[in-house]
Amino acid sequence: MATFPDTPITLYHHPKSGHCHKVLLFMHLLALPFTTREPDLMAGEHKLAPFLTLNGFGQIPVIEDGSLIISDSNAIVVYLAETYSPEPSLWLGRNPAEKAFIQRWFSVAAGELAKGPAAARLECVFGAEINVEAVLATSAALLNTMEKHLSQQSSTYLVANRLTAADIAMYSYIAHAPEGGISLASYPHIQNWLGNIEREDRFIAMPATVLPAVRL
Ligand SMILES: N[C@@H](CCC(=O)N[C@@H](CS)C(=O)NCC(=O)O)C(=O)O
Repeated sequence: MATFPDTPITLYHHPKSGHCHKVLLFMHLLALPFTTREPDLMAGEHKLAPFLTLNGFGQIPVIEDGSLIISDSNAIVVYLAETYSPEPSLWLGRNPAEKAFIQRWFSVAAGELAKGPAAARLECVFGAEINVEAVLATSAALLNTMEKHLSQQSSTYLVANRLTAADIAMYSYIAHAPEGGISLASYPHIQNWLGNIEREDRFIAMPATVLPAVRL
């Protein structure tokens, strides 16, 4: 039987980071006690000691659970599900096929999602320099593939007829794609999938940013 942590988990995050929102959302869904800390990204705190002892890659999110430190949003979701969910396989897959499909979406989250809609938003929200043409092409390919996948699924979510870690991994940066100038208007199945997640008990949204002009 899963138990809650003795002391609240510490989440190092930024409120407008989709990678961090993924972890925050999952901790909410699991009703876990946690506190947050915000490294000063503008001052480069995440690229200096002592933060680098938490994550040598100098990135958020990171969690501290007692003496255990874990970075990378997908890795954190796996750890939290395995440690604190009464039924980890509901989140991480009930059979080899489900586990593989969920892993596939983790790869998409760290690949096409990060290089597409997340990068487009990084430019608009944080002023990062990006290769706009490549980022928009990656975003279009991802959204078209997701839309087709969801239209061919009999299930309400990406992998099964229940929310899994695959949906958690993909949600934040797809939901906030318009903040990178990427419209979701022509993707009805994606919009429906987002709505399903947002209607989950204990769902919590990432704070919105003013929308820029549509460019895709
Ligand atoms: N693969 C990592 C990526 C995390 C990531 O890119 N975090 C961003 C914030 S959204 C960051 O820390 N960027 C600072 C940097 O890379 O210098 C994950 O899934 O957690």
